[in-house]
Amino acid sequence: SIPTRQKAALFRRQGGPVTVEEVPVVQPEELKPNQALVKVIYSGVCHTDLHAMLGDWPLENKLPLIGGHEGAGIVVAIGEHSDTDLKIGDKVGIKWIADCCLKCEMCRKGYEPACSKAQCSGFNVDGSFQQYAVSYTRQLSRIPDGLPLEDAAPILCAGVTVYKALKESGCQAGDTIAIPGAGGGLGHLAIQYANIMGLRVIAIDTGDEKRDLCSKLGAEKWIDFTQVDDIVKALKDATEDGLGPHASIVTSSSGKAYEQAMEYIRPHGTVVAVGLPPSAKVNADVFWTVFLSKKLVGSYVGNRQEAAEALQFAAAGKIKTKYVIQPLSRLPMIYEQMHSGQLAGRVVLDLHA
Ligand code: 8ID
Ligand code: ZN
Repeated sequence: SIPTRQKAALFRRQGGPVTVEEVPVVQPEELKPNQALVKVIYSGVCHTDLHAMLGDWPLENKLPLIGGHEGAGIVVAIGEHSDTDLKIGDKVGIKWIADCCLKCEMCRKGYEPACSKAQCSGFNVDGSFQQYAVSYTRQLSRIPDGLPLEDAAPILCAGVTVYKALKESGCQAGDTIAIPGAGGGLGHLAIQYANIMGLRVIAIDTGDEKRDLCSKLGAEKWIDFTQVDDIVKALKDATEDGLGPHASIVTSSSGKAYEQAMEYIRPHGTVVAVGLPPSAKVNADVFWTVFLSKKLVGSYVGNRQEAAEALQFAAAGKIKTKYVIQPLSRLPMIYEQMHSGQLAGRVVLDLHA
């Protein structure tokens, strides 16, 4: 049975506070066509949720807002006249992209996140920091059998994002990739997907816990960005021929990691911009960008197919998120730890603890 009240974490204005409150549950008869009610069991906490709460970006979110976009749960109701093969009881994931038109050029080309009508979970529509979330049948991801919901949750944003970003890097087996932010939620998954793709990893982050995590996950080299003065030299020295990595997947939530990325990648290399720090700039010297044929590409989550692929690797046991499970009530404290860079890996919330 579906309750009428539930717990949710929300904020009413940018900057917070974030509070856990009792709010109504949208009832099955209130669902519109192509909406589903999902009983959220677990939700990852992404740095994007913190950026949204702080108002870091040049975009407006809904207010009050229930954040969260790495939700893993069970379909408990489907709106009448929905065009879907989802059934009640199916295990599904709520991603950042909650819905999009599927009709425009962007959608038809598989660039669903670039759809001008895209709705984002925990931004334009309430997200997964609630026990029962309304989402959209067209963008819900099926969670493969055998993948526990708590393991699926972080794949729905962090996993799919870095998996897609690695494809965008253009790297091939044998190439070397730098990952600034390697000890964070996205970064530590990027190390694992990179390994599957046959890439060699230089992890960049700070602190013993993140260093140990990165090396355990198979990063060949470690650079503590707080301990080196010349990051360009450190990255070049980390490759045998001194030319630098073939690509850098910048998953850092601070702008500093972008400053020299175009400089340290090797000729014909690619910087993939993933992290979304407020008002950050990439420095690209035009002369050297041309002379050394370097590329800068942005990469923004992934489409439905990429989400399915990213989940399959996790279901096959090849990707394992390092997480701690916390109750929803801890979210304000988790944001504080995230803000000060203390979290290695991910935090996953248990919505029914
Ligand atoms: O689709 C996208 N492009 C997308 C999807 C999901 C998340 C983008 N993001 C963005 C988030 O909004 C955020 O800006 O990616 C960024 C990272 O998200 P996250 O992995 O959830 O954040 P985290 O767990 O806090 O990890 C960030 C790491 O960056 C390190 C920190 O130590 C932390 O481990 N870091 C920082 I802050 N400065 C650094 C630097 N200068 C750095 N690492 C290397 N060099
Ligand atoms: Zn995210």
